[in-house]
Amino acid sequence: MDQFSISKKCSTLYSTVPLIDISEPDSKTMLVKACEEFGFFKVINHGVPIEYLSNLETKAVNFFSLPLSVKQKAVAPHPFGYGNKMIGSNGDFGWVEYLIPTTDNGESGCRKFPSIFREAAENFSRVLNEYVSAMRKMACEILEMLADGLKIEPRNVLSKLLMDEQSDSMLRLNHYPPIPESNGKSLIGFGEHTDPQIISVLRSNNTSGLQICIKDGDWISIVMTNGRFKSVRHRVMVNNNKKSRVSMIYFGGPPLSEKIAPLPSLMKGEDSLYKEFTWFEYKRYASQSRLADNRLGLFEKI
Ligand code: GA4
Repeated sequence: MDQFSISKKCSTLYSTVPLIDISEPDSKTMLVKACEEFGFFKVINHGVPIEYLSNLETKAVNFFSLPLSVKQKAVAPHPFGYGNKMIGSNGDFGWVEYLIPTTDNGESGCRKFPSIFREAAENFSRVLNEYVSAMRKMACEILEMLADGLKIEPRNVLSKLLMDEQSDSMLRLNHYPPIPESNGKSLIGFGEHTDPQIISVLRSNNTSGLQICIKDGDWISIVMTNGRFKSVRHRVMVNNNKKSRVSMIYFGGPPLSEKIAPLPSLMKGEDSLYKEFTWFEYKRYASQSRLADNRLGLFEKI
């Protein structure tokens, strides 16, 4: 498939996406239903202070408005850093630029910024860490509600993987500039794919573009629920919107050494659909794949 062509199977994100008030006591049932049916939901009343979101968004907008040569010098693209149009290293391209800063233990890839930029970078680093801590906390609360809804014990069985010091979580800041003279045509900003981590928390600046693919038959399962929860196939399209789309995604992942296998309490006597593997083995395989590939294929039992 041509990297900019559009798969007709995907539909635009309409208001059908579940909206869940996570301050409501019965929201755990809705969360489970949303994960089983969509693999995607919107949360409200999450308690994350709005300034954490707007502070990071402002930093991201400021960073992306710097001249290309400064951004390129800021941080090398691999494994973390600034990237432009090229996604991964296996030939995926999109109308996007992104920054994947290192945030673990307060360290930030932004430290490598040129000295003229260092003060701003330190400030950036503080805002990043504040944001990531808030996202991790919210993601853990949601994972604990899901464990309750699935009647899994202990309720921190998933959240503890994000809280682990060795957790392989990351933040990605994406910028989709409007396409100049697109003549009404759309381009692929970020090609269709499924996220491989345990949970992804996405915040965007209220700009269209994100599409999810529903009931397609070609979905990739999150292994740990033995196929019960799906990782939603999604992509971003860009047109000549007046406004740039900026999105900030926290990917909550387990430690690299973690063995990935369905939770026994969810198997109800079934066999696992997958061979056992570690998150490191999965990521090594994923890094050699294209965005749209089925990255679980290698690990499926035939
Ligand atoms: C998709 C989800 C996340 O954006 C990501 C991506 C990663 C990358 O940008 O390096 C990958 C992609 C994502 C899966 C397949 C490989 C790796 C690009 C790519 C072609 C950060 C992730 O974890 O997996």
